[in-house]
Amino acid sequence: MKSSFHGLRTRAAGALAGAATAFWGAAAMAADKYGQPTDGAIDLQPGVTPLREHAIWFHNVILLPIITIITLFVAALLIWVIVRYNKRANPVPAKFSHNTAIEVAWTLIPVLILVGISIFSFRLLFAYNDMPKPDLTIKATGYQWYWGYEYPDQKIGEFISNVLPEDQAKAKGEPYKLAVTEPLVVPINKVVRVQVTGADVIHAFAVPSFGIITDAVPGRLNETWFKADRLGTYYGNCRELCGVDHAFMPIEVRVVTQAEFDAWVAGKGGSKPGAAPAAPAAPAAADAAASGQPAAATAQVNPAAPPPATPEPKAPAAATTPAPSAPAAK
Ligand SMILES: [Cu+2]
Repeated sequence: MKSSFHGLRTRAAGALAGAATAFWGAAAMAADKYGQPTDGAIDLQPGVTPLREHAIWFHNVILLPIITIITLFVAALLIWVIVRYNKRANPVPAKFSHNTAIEVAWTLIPVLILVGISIFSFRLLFAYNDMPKPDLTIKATGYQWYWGYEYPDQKIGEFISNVLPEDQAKAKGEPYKLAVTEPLVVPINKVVRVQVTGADVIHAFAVPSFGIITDAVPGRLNETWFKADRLGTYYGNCRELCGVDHAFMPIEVRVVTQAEFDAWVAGKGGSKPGAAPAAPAAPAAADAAASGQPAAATAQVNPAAPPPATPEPKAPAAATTPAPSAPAAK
């Protein structure tokens, strides 16, 4: 009996080790795409901001090992109890019901684990909260169901960003339901402050590779920031269940060089902060050059999304009351 149990234990340990090797092997093999999900990947999207890298480190180095150890420990305890203390193996059970040492331990050890986690967690939270002096401000407004973006420093008034229709996304080789008609454009290695609000119901502005998610609440102006250190296109989504087209209001951010950003600003009829607004000379052409899409797309509005001026029956409580505690299904 004892030797057969020992054999079982050895085999179980072997199977577990094999599964763990396969898991990490697969994780290492998948070359994750930047800025968007990768088919078959199991890891987090790679980060392109220091905070995102910090958050990934916190998850992979602190949380995942703790979760794994606790899960294995509890599973082992369960198996031990099932095997050692079942009716056949242990016909006469002990009668005691308290053990002070164990009760102190199972209270104190979880508390210490949580305190240990909180040290790293609070450090990360404070880092998120502690925005450096911003080089650029963007205002993002969530609408049912698209985003409006404004660059107040550059005097670029609000423009609308809709989901790129499927045929156009396919034609351009961009991911459908992530690509948009009018992306955000930001310079590399600059602190970008994003002010986020909602115009009708609660939305949320989230870009995984920047490690940011901020609720867009009507009547409130929330703030977050990022500093991207890699050129490229990074996608995100509305992350608050906001209605029937919730899945069709993606976010696309292009991180470009400062020169490309300046050209894009000029194309939008904007100006450098402090300078007089430039005449919007041929904005459509410049914009098309910068964003790589037809100039007509600038004025395009998603036919599925009603214009903001149209009165429409929408959740009146959420639209009129700036209630941060409004119930919201995540
Ligand atoms: Cu939304």
